[in-house]
Amino acid sequence: MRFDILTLFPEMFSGPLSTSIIGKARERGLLSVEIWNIRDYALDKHRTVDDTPYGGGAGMVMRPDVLVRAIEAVRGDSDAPVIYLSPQGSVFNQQMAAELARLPRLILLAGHYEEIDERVRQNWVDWELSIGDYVLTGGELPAMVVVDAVARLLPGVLGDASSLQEESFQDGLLDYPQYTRPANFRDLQVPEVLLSGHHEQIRRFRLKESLRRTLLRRPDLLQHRELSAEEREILEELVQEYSCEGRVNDDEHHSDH
Ligand code: 9D3
Repeated sequence: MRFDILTLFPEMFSGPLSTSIIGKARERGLLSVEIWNIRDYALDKHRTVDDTPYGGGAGMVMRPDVLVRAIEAVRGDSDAPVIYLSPQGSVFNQQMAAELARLPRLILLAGHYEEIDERVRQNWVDWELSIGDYVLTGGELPAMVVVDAVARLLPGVLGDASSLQEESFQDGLLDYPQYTRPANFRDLQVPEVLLSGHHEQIRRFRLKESLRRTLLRRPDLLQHRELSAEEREILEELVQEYSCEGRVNDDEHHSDH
């Protein structure tokens, strides 16, 4: 898969995409990342990339002529979609990452603390993506987030298949807690079941702890996910654990509040 990133700050991309898993995958030719400086497509003496907004107001707007020259030069005669990273975009998620990973090529456009001319958005941008509800200084980190999330799904990028397999097994739930040696650390014990070698009990323990964390920290995830019969049974156990046992008795029942 090929990623092209258009940016005003190419130097921001050198570290994260050249290190660790993504860096290795690039060395192995499993994906390629090309960084393009938008300023190289500005033709005036000062290589201006933005201008003041029509109608007035604070801030600057990225010029359509420069942006479209850059997009068209990079896209060539390919039909690769252009993704604009923007606070107004749809919030990026794992399902979108999986869909993007099926494509042969993506062009990512990152702005820097400013918007692009609306005509570029409407006529040259295919999808607009945000990475969440907080304000950053630009679309560069979001572009790297998208590349990272998509690239790790490409065949061969993660060392062996097991991490991805484990993930699909528990997908839509938060991870279960992990422990390593020693079994007793400053009098803090590893849960007995994990030392037992009973694979079936371990599997059920982990599923329960995944469901517990999801219920307590991200109940929203449970609403959008189908549950198996076993998962529903475990969730029922958890709800029991967290609700006060049974009904309140008459003593605790005060009718005046
Ligand atoms: C919402 C603030 N805008 C008010 C006029 C200006 C503005 C601030 C920061 C416009 C762009 C930016 C830079 N942010 C991004 O380009 C961005 C982003 C983000 O800030 N949060 C989450 N996802 C993204 S994707 C691109």
